[in-house]
Amino acid sequence: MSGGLYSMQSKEFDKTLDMTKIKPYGDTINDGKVQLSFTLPVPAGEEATESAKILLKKMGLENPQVVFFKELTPGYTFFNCYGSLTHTVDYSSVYVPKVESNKMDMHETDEYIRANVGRKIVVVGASTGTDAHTVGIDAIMNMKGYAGHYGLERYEMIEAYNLGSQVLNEDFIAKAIELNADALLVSQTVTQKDVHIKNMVELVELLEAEGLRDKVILICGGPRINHELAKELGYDAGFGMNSYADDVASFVAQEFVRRNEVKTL
Ligand code: B12
Repeated sequence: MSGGLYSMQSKEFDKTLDMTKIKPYGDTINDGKVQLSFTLPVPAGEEATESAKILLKKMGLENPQVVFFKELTPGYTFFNCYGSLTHTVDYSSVYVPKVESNKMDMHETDEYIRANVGRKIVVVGASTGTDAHTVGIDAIMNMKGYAGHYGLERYEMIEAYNLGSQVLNEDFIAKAIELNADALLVSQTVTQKDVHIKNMVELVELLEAEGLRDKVILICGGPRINHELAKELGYDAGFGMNSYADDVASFVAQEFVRRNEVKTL
């Protein structure tokens, strides 16, 4: 019997699993086992490992263990630790705002746009500000796509322009105007010192100043982006890890149609 099937069955029969009080699973349900790693600004030694254990206890971990440590550079020690978490989460009460659209594949989206819009939707994307990461926006836009999902450039009914990385907000907007963009895709990977927040807010402010904010569907994405943050910052949708062209194309097409229906009411 495979481990996966075995664990699924044991989960079904396990009467101790309470979805209002879930905690990490290591070997048996409710054992709370976690692994974590961090660096302390102290030299390696017994005082260092003891300090790490004290911190683990303060985090709510019982039976804290330091299983590996190494002084990375003089005065800085890295730790790998195990422990059993005492905290729990009420899974039944967890609410996560998500992008609302029916996910369609590339052919369905093309057909939907053909039937409901009757022309190509223009999408302009970039990794903006000082952010040099292109792989995320390429995954969404490039013809060949990513992880088995074709990118927007392959869609017959989407005219996709990928401007690359380190595109300043002013240049992004200028290009959006020139191309008559219907939707703007912003990719942000670096989040150090909240640089992504400042940059994304600046784009919204500039679009508002140009009177363009309501004329475009504004979308952001990246590994630390989620829909809730996107909405907070004034975007129409936000996509995080494991999102693909299908997700964003479905949203853009349906949002475009929804807005035009509202206009014609
Ligand atoms: C490759 C890489 C680089 C390459 C980038 C090459 C390139 N052409 O892109 C290079 C070496 C240049 C680089 C540089 C830097 N990097 Co770097 N890099 C990475 C790395 C290893 C992989 C990122 C990646 O390509 N992921 C694969 C893609 C497919 O995933 P993704 O971006 O999450 O995209 C998916 C989703 O997020 C989403 N998505 C992304 N964008 C968008 C946009 C839209 C509109 C939508 C809908 C969806 C969407 O869809 C994608 C597919 O599912 C990560 C670590 C890691 N393992 O993740 C660090 C990492 C991102 N880098 C990091 C850092 C700090 C930097 C530097 C600042 C380092 C430095 N001090 O110089 C510089 C950047 C300088 C700058 N000005 O930006 C940090 C970021 C930390 C943070 N949160 O701020 C990371 C996490 C490494 C780390 N652990 O510290 N990096």
